[in-house]
Amino acid sequence: MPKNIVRVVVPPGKTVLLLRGDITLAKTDAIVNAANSSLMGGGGVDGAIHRAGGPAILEECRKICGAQGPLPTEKAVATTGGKLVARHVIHTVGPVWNGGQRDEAELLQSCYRESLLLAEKLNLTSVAFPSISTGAFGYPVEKAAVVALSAVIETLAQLNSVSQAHFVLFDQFTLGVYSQAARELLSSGRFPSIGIDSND
Ligand code: AR6
Repeated sequence: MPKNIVRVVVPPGKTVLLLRGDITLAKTDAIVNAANSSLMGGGGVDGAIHRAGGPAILEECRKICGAQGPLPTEKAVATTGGKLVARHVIHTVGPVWNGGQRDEAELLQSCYRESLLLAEKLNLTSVAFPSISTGAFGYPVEKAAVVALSAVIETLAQLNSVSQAHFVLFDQFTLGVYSQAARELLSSGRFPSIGIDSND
């Protein structure tokens, strides 16, 4: 396995990969966008996805918001991937960090779960996630990593179609934090059936 990639094996036959990269280049069936409720684009990963995918994504976002209003925090909707390799973009809205007193963990967990359930509904096999809420929305990465990994491991084990979830993390620090969180989850015994391979 290439250096710096961590693989979490989730029986039966599911994999969570942690790697460093630019999610707009991911070759998964869908990539997840850390959007805001307007779905009109923004900075960070949201801006990068709209720039790389082109105007077809925004056009669909407009239609969705026109029909159902702004997307609430923790919900997910899918659009085309436009010019991306990924055929679909799943847009979800993470919570803004508020000191942990406003159900941020539950809302963040729900973003990952809802995104995976939507991918399952679309019959997809693989989905790539960024680290939702840990940029402009200020969620501490150490806390978010545990919530994100637990939600994905738990949900993936319940799905049929989706068998691969990738965390495409933009910088080495975030990858290090997620890798450490995965090791801690393994040794906590909370998910007794998971295993970890890594080369770093
Ligand atoms: N590939 C992978 N990860 C990336 C990329 C990329 N190309 N670009 C940035 N990241 P953020 P949030 C990482 O701020 O905290 C937007 O304006 C970044 O380093 O994009 O959920 C939206 O419109 C960080 O680790 O998302 C919302 O208003 C992670 O993606 C708001 O920001 C998330 O950072 C959402 O804030």
